[in-house]
Amino acid sequence: LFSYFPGSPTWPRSKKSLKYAVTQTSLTPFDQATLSAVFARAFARWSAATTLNFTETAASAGDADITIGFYAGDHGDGEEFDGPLGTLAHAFSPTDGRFHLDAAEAWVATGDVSTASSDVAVDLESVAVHEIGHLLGLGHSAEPEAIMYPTITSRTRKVDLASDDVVGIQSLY
Ligand code: TQI
Ligand code: CA
Ligand code: ZN
Ligand code: ZN
Repeated sequence: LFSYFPGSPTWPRSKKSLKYAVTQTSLTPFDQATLSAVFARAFARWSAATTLNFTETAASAGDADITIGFYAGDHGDGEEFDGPLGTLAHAFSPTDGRFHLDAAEAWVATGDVSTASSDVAVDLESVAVHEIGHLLGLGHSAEPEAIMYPTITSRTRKVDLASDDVVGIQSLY
């Protein structure tokens, strides 16, 4: 079963369109186009299940609801990153909008994570789909099939919402 954050915070239900920006990329090997494509696919999985829609905006525009960036170690929000594996990423509850990824992970942006040369490779889209669930207000699920289940194995790809995720998000928005 899905869960929400304490108090069930959400984005305003009148606001159907959320803007996101990739604001910190200096610590990743990926170019902006690769990152844009991965995050667009991850957001599309949630917009397909809800009446919400997501559009990318330029970091320089300063109008993003959701900001995405790669950080290493202690990066000033009290939740430090820890090198390969362990904590992969974190996102804050609505309406904070911050989504941080550990720059030390062996991120795979192409989807073929099972054939990655690193045995600590992590699929970027899978983690993004999970963290977007948190950004929208979902906590963890007790359902192992759910995107919001709090475990992922390295070198696996898990990007499809389970019915548990869909019921959870549809009851919020
Ligand atoms: N990051 C944790 C997570 O996103 C951070 C976290 C712990 C958290 N408790 C939370 C975030 C409560 C919001 C609310 O769950 S993680 C997975 C999963 C992580 C874990 O790096 O451990 C995924 C990131 F679920 F697979 F284990 C992405 Cl997909
Ligand atoms: Ca880590
Ligand atoms: Zn952070
Ligand atoms: Zn989580």
